[in-house]
Amino acid sequence: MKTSNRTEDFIPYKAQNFTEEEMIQRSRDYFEYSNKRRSLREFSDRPVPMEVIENIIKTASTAPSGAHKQPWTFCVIQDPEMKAKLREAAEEEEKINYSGRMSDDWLEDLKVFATNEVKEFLTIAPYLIVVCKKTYDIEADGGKAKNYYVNESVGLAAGFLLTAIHNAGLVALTHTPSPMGFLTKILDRPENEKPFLLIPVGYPADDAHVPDLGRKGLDEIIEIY
Ligand code: IYR
Repeated sequence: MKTSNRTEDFIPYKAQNFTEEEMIQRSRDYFEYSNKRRSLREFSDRPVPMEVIENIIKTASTAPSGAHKQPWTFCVIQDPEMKAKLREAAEEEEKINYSGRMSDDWLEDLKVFATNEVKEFLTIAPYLIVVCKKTYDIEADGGKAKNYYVNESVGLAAGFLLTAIHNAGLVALTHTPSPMGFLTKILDRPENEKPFLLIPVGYPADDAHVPDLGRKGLDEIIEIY
């Protein structure tokens, strides 16, 4: 009977081999740790070593992706002038969003976050990471190569990025300025890349506050068959 499709080129996988007790403890600890992560809008301008940013981006790039194409680019903006340009362009779009482009229901749903078109964090956070999705790859000869499940892949990488930021003791915001054409222009991204998320990263402001939100209970998010 055929049991495996592996070829001679495969390499052995080294299992982690925790006991069940260790697994239960580790999974509980990791949940409790993950449950401390919050999206922040109030950042400190305290510098963060670039090596930390490089490590969290390397972690993001360990995410699974369609056909292992890793269809992502992480643009790291630290230049104050570029941050100011991005903020100005983002605020211009958000002003239009808040004064008509977003529905009343949407604005109502956002009340708890007390957001508006002012995006101070774009100039205060030491780094802005613009996660870009590569809708296709451009090969050395200029030809186009297909990528697969690009949104799923880049969404996963962004999730890995956020957990790595939390693990480093830093905070982030998954910001989705809309529309994002200004990012393509200001960052001069190639035609095969589209901005996916804008993530400011840094320390929280000393007096940072977050909305008092709970999370759905297990019974609301799980169905066991
Ligand atoms: N992009 C806008 C609005 C916004 C939309 C959602 I959905 C949020 O969860 C938060 C904000 C802004 O950044 O203000």
